Amino acid sequence: MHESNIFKDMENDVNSSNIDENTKKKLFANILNLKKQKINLMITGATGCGKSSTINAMFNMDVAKVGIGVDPETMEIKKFELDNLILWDSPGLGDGKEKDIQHSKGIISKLNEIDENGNPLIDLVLIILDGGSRDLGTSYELINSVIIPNLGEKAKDRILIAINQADVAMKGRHWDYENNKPLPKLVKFLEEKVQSVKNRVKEATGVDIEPIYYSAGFKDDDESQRPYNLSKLLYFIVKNTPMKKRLAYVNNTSKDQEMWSDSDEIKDYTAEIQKSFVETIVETSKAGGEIGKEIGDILGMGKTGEAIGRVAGAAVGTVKSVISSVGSFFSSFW
Ligand SMILES: Nc1nc2c(ncn2[C@@H]2O[C@H](COP(=O)(O)OP(=O)(O)OP(=O)(O)O)[C@@H](O)[C@H]2O)c(=O)[nH]1
Ligand SMILES: [Mg+2]
Repeated sequence: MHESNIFKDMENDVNSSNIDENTKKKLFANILNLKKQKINLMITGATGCGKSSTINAMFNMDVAKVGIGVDPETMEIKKFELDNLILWDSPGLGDGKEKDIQHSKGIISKLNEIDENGNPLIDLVLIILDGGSRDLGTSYELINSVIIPNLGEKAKDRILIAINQADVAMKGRHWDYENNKPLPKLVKFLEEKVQSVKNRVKEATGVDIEPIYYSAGFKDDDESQRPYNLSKLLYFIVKNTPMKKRLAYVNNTSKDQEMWSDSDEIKDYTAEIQKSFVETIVETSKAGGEIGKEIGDILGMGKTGEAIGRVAGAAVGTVKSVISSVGSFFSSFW
């Protein structure tokens, strides 16, 4: 159905390699297992915080199938299905008492849903805060009283807090519009915001969370959307997704390079994201078989490596070098 599909690429690469039939069989079984994995990502936050903008910037939305819940409690939760990646876009709090109760119930019921393997349906909850808002009271209420108490023991691993609209957090001041990044005063302001959110959550729930800040950007008539730290956000999302599920992001993240190019550069987030996909492939390929370093040549240098090399905005022309670094990364495991 889609132009590129990481699982098809893996199958083709294995098929056209000259490894023995027995090893091929094992690899096919492992690929089949990966193909079955689904990610369920919940995205929530107050009205206007930037949920839709974030989803549009990050994911390949033109292939999404859109649905809504059927029971009254989850009716306002929008469901976007992108193959194995399922996004749940849920309103947060702050829309009035009646609505808040309804939204809380909807979120709580989603968080308590169990999948066919008996695990919680929702793998990860991304809570978006509006960095420009002075009153985050309803957001704390959402995080501390609705979400964390319904995530069970491992809440810390299934929650991400991201402060959006970094560009207008100080009403547009101290933002370097030309280079699309915060100037030192704004960096300080945003770092303080991160710290205060962290403290508020810790005090109320005892849970340690490392919030990040970013900007989903906005669409102007004459300018395209230009996010900041979107690659960092995806990096945190991928890192917090169970390993064997991660490949579902490969087919479904935006192929638009502009979305990924600007970040704080504390890490090469694009490279880190790609490495974590490679990790998944290496780990699952090893399962049940004595598969040597040739897996690097087979997948790393094949269509699979190319597909991974395109994720999170690797520049056209550098794809080849990404492939070979992915290849040597594969090989370095043996
Ligand atoms: N300057 C700036 N504007 C943003 C950013 N993110 C979102 N916006 C703007 O904020 C407004 C609301 O964004 P949405 O993405 O619709 O927010 P939402 O959370 O989906 O809102 P609801 O679906 O109504 O709850 C829009 O006008 C966006 O263009 C950002 O990072 N920077
Ligand atoms: Mg929206």
